[in-house]
Amino acid sequence: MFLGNGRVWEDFLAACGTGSPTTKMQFQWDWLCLGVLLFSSVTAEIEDEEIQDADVEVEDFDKTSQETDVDKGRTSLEVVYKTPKPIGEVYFTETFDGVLTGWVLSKTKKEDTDENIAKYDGRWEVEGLKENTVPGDQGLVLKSTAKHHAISAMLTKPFIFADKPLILQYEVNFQEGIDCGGAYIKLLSSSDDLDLEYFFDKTPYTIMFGPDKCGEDYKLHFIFRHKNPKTGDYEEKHAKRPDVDLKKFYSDKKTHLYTLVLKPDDTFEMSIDQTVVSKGSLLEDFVPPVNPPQEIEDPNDKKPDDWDERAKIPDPSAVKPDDWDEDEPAKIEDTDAVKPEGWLDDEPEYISDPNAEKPEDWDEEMDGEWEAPQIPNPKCETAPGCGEWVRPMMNNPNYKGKWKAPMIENPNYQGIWSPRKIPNPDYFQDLHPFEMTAVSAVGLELWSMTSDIYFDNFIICSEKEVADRWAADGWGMKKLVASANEPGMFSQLMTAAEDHPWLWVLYILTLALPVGLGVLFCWPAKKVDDDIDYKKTDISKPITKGELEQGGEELEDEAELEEEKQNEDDIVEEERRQVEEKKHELIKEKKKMGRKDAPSEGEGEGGEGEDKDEEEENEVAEGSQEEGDKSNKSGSEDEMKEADESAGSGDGPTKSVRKRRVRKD
Ligand SMILES: [Ca+2]
Repeated sequence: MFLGNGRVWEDFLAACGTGSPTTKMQFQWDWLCLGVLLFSSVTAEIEDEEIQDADVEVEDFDKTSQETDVDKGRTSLEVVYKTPKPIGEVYFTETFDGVLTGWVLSKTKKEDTDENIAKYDGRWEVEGLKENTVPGDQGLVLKSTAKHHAISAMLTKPFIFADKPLILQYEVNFQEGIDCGGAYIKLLSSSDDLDLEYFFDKTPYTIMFGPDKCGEDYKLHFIFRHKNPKTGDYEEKHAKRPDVDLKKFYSDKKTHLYTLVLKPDDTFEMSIDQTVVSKGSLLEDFVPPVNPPQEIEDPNDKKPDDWDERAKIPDPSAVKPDDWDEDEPAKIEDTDAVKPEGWLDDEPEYISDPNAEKPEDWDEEMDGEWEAPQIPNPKCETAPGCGEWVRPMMNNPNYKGKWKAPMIENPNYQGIWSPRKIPNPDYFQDLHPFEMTAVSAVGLELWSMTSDIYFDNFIICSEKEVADRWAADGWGMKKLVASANEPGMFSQLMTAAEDHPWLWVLYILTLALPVGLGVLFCWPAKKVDDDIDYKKTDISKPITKGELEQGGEELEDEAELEEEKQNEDDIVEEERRQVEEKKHELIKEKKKMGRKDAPSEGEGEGGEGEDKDEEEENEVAEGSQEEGDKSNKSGSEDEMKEADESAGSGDGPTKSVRKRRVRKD
């Protein structure tokens, strides 16, 4: 993934890592980060692809160059092609890059075919790929449609099936797709009679391998011709079909690599682009099997005439009941039916169209007497019916149909007859079908309805390393160039959306995701966060009575705090009550002592208003001082002290007010 603007991204990723101090905020940041990273990875991929596209250069083919330089670290990709050369023992190789030698066009014609098309006159050319051309690289191209093509070449040395594997590998590109046609290769059996100029469909081959397609039937053939050791006859053995979908290989107009590996242990593998698509055993996975069954059904055995194959029969002892009337009809007239009211007996259902006119060119002699076309009688549209009324039919309750005896198990049932088995007179056992007839030539004998099938880089060898190296130098180079020419991701997405318009919805959702996440989580998150901080601060601060009264509404959700506040309120109320009581006692005492009750107002206010400031207290105190004398003071002082002690559980503010009052008094 490519991320531009490194510094910005570092900051962003750091933010994603640390997030916000609160849990909820962390959650939101995670989502936001995920969304933005998703978006950036998509766009970065596109950028990356486009950058690569821009940087790829395919240099002109240089025959003298021996270098293949693929330097991804730098800003340019250089592809210099050189014709592959085998690195080990081979039986055959062909690159088509130089002068074409050794290949022979068939001069004969196909057997049992219409004379007009029987001739092998299909045209072959040696040329480069039409798309994703690798300069200097050429292949053999089937050029004609609806014609038979046949071309072949002798191997460098025959392949003898003994103790070494056979590896057959080549490239095919259906440059124009493929409607109906084959691109398989035949390994022609060694024979003194082998004459490449007469190569045709009946020329004996040992192995046929490669793609073939017609309509929607996609095949990858692997057929070998097995020699019956008893009769000496050859029979084609067809490998089971690969499980993979072959369609893409035949329709993507890319060069694909087809490999067949046959091993002396009688196993095989088929690969496309170096991925195994089918493998198995020559003894077990072919139709018909290499080895015939040991027993066969006796062709002379015949089913006896009295062989009873009926599992069930009608019960012979069953008797038709007396009351079973087979003659009752299935349907009868409904005698309860009544003709609907308003039925127009005299009106026909159809009438001649009164608006129809005889065509001007109507010829009575030629066309007969003209009659207006029939139309539904408009009078019948509003009536329940027209014409003669007929009673409707109904199911006959007495209907029973033909009587049949119930079925029972057949006591004489003998089962399904089959002929007896006898030893197979043609039985043989070939435990090593790998040991096939030696091959000494390769041949392409093909018919196609689509032209421009490209073949290249044939190799027949025994070592995988040799085939792989050959593939790397040939097919690998084609693949590299094709990959470099691939459209960027953006173009691919657009192309895909043209084929599947619903993809637009996906694209829009993908692009809208980070924006939506930002809107959803960032904006509301700010508010929620502030709320959380506010509450946290409240909880952490020591609670005072004033704050409890002010903040009561804000602490709606905090049940514990609410309870705490209630408790404190109760305490304060209790203190007030006690102070009041003491005051009343004091006033009573004063009255008893025959003194003025002037201080009672001030004292009362001071006792009630816990917020009362010092000035008020002073005024009250001064007032009492003017009217009272020193002897009074000493008496009341003792009483106040008593009151303070009795209200000793009271908290700060109340206490301090009382203490100040006591001092001033
Ligand atoms: Ca080539």
